[in-house]
Amino acid sequence: MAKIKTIQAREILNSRGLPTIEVQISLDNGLTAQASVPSASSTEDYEAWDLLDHDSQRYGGRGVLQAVKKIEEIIAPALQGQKVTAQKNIDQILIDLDASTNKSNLGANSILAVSLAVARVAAQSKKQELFVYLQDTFSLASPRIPQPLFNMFNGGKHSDTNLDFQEFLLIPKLQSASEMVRMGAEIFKELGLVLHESGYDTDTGVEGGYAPNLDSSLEALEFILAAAIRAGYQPGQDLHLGIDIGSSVLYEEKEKKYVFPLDHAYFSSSNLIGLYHEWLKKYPLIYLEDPLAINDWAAWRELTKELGQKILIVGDDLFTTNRRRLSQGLQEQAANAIIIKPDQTGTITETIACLQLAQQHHYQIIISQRSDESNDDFIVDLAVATGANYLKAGSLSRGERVAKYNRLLKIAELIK
Ligand code: 2PG
Ligand code: MG
Repeated sequence: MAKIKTIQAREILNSRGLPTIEVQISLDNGLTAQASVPSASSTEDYEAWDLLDHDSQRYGGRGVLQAVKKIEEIIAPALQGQKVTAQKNIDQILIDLDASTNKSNLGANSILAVSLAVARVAAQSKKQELFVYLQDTFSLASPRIPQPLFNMFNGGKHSDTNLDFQEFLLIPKLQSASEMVRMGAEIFKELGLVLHESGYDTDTGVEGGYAPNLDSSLEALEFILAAAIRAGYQPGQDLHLGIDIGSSVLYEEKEKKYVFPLDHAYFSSSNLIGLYHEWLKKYPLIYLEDPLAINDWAAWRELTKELGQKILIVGDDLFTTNRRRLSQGLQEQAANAIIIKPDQTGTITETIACLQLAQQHHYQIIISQRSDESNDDFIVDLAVATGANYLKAGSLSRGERVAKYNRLLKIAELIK
């Protein structure tokens, strides 16, 4: 049985040119593998913490040399000699070494980079594809190709535009991975042409979606529909739409109102739910992510009751891949779908535990990228292995996003 021999860590750059961690693990049988981790421009209270240097002389305080040191000086000695295929055991050692509730001692960035690299090199040593290895290790059901959620427009904190909502998504109907990816890419390209002809900017945001200044939020949906039709697809049949409202940053806690500056409008929770009803009448929308603020539980319950049979009501900031938050959500009957991001919790074992709790309660599962990504495509194997319904990996532009869709294409060939 292969054992861990060395663990090295280094500071590399993520998709926004900010530091992140790459870990390289070697086994006593000579095999080596690497993994790197994402981070986010918008982090929420209940997420596990990334360990940053806070040394203003380097990268504006965002260096990760401390985290690299923790990996090499604390984690590596503890894992040396461990059986590499004992993933759950190794994750537990990492959790115990950190010994905090939010990974604030060693950092979720250090811990996750190690957890991912362990799984990847273990899969290699068993001569298995990563998704097959994850299935075996966590006794998961049959693999499934998730539907991609393609980012068409980036707004909110993800771009320099007047769009208030964070992501406008295109959701192809379930078919082969290559057909879904082709549809996304063709419509994305067409959208660029439509915007250009209409005199709008075609620069992109951090997840690769277009980021022009528009006249209203709904104009973004109109543009996507126009591009889809021009590319030869039928909205409502071949594809649907989704929005990550990212509403927590639009909520004014004190006055209990949601402010949408672009639309010159503000809403109480119940008026906002009314607005969502109106949107559903007009657009082929099947997905609303973080439509309400993270502590507006009564409104979440109401929205889920009213629209939960028709569309996906998705908790991202609401749950932050945190089992305690999810349990509260279950009690409150809030949402019917959850975003799962491994870096929000820190180990693969905890990620899968949160996801399985959601699956047991029939929540739909979306495995997601972060805004600040690395080129690592681990989340795709995770999505396939866990039978996730959706994969949110950004736009059809930017290498770190496209890498995930390319991995999906490859896996689809393997499980034919
Ligand atoms: C989101 C994510 C990823 P961030 O809100 O869904 O798309 O963004 O990584 O900034 O939390
Ligand atoms: Mg989100």
